[in-house]
Amino acid sequence: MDHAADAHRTDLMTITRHVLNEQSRNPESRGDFTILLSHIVLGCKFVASAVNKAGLAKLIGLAGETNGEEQKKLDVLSNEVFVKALVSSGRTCVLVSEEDEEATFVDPALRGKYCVCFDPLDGSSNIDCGVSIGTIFGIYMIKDKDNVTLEEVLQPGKNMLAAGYCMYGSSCTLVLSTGSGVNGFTLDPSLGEFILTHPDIKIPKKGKIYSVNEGNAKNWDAPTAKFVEKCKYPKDGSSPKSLRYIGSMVADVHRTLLYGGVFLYPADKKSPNGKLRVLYEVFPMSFLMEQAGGQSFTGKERALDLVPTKIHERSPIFLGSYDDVEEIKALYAEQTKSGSA
Ligand code: AFP
Repeated sequence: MDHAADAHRTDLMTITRHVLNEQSRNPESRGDFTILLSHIVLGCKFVASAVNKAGLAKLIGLAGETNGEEQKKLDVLSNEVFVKALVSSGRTCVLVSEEDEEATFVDPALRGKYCVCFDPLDGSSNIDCGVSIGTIFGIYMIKDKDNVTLEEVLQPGKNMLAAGYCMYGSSCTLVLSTGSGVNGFTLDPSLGEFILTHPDIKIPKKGKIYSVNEGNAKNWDAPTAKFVEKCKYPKDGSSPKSLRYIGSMVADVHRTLLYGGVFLYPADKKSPNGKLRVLYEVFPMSFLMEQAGGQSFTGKERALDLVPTKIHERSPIFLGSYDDVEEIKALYAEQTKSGSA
């Protein structure tokens, strides 16, 4: 192998190059989306760097942060990073963040046509033990940026233009869909660039893994309980599925996307709407799943058909390999039929 040549791989597909290529296919594009995305990428790099330092900072303190001042919590810091990055892009008019109770309407002088819904640091209860965490985002277009209302933010997920997540783990991986497939990019820390490492991700049609918090089993509804029972004790001669559950949606969904299987956060008696939030967890992940050839279902309907009524609304969710989600849909259909019979 020619190592000298390998050290100068300036022909690598960076995320910027990839998005510019996509933009050049649309002659009407003015580059606004590319600019917005470059600001999101910058936010991800900032958070990746803060997450990497977090363990050390907590144990020994870092230079400049030792004057008795309490360290800012990482999720609060990540929110500030993304709000600033998005507003300064000049391409957003309204932002919905998991960290902020109210939507942020951008100053009219800085407004652009996009709405971004995001969870700046999902899975933050995993920070202190070094488990993977991530940022999730979904992007919509707003018709009239100067007269945008909260109602316009409450669109069904199928109207999304793009969605993605960035996982801060053993490596930093950004997975993105702009509506024509799903691509994964890994941060090369020596270059500070995300490089295309997982082109055109397709989820296996059927998987061997199920992923759920089984501690909630006593409160599940019948279709969820039946599905998990089938995973463990299949009656069709197939092997039982393996259980994998990290408790950090980005990491659980990332594994599901690459290896196949199903991730579920169902409704239960204590939480009839499940736990996960529609605008910045359920919708972006459902968009990515569908773009990768999988499915996403709420227990009642296709997840992307849901029309939220509140910005922090929750919904049950079952997403992953096409055939596995099909089985879950059949169990819910059976229940509806027997209930109405
Ligand atoms: P935290 O941000 O509080 O850690 O919650 C993470 C999360 O929203 C999502 O990333 C996980 O899939 C889910 O909650 C895990 O919830 P349980 O702890 O109830 O299993």
